[in-house]
Amino acid sequence: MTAVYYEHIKTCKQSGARLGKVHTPHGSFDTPMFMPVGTLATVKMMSPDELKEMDAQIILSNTYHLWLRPGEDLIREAGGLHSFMNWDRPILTDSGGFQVFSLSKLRDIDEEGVRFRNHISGEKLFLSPEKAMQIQHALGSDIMMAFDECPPYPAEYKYMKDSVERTSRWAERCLREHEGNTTQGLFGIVQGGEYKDLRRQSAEDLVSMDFPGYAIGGLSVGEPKHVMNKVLEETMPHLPDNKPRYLMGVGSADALIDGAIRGVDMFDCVLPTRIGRNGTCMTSEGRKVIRNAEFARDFRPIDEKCDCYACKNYSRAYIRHLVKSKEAFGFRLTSYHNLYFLLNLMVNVREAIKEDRLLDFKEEFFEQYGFNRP
Ligand code: PRF
Ligand code: ZN
Repeated sequence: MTAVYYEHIKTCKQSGARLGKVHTPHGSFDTPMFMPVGTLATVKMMSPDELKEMDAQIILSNTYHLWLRPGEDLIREAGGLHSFMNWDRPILTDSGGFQVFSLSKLRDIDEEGVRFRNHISGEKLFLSPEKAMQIQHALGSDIMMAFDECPPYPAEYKYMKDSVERTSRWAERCLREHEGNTTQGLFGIVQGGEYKDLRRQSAEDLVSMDFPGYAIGGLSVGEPKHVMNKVLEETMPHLPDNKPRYLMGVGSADALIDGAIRGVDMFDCVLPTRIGRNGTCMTSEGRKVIRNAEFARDFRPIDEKCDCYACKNYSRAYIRHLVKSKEAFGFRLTSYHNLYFLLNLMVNVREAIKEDRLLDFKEEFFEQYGFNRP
């Protein structure tokens, strides 16, 4: 058996969504699942105990950031990322390619890899498929990601085709570097932008390499929502049913539901913690900007339908006061609530799949959430 594998439980008869479990060396997680992001070996504002209390079953961390600071050697010396940060459940690490492209303006990409400048010190650096594997080996994550290129949206067909082919060659180099490692699972990343034939080509290339799981990258990079849904519909048929599928960098409530309906098993995004830190809350009635004056004397919880720690104990008025005063506890409460909201949304999605009613659930959810869907 491979280090990471998918156990299918059932398919929703109404929507085609998948209910399953992914098994890893640090335990299993239910799918579809949302993964909180802990870029720098911490989910910002949250302790591991709090993450467990809200039943986060897997978190994501970043090769790029940990490589620059504190460095993978230090984390290896600490006994790996799990022991360094005191998190004993599964960890997935992204490979660093995407972060180089989004954080570093001065970068130069060729067949070998990517040359760029450290966004902290300005120092010249080089990241390659081999290096990205070596760093993730030192971190000891349960799920590692292949080193890919995520081109911007929109990108010309010719650029995208060359990029997809290079990403496939890089994926082979990642596999070679990973050979012999039996304790970490390496996932391939499908690219191809909005081009149906390139998505197919990318998926077929990677599937022929037999990864234990596949990600769909290059989405949520500025394209309209209907493009993301269409790309998912066109890509999924080329991925094997018996492996997990991970939609990278997607974390709005509507996209999680739409993704699950199209067969996605895993999602991650900084959205809940990022907007939480600027005082915005995700609720069953849509987003609420808690610092707004309308909440000054509102003594109800953030979301009357939520039973998280923040909602059970504190009012909108109090949290608004903390957030406006820039008190850390205010941001901790909004972050806690937002993560709980998305984790709980996925509990409800899984329950709906079990009962073959995910499309009905989507209707009910959006009725309240107030989204204009096409
Ligand atoms: N590739 C990698 N990480 C990612 C992405 C990608 O395409 C995205 C795209 N939304 C987020 N994170 N390696
Ligand atoms: Zn809450």
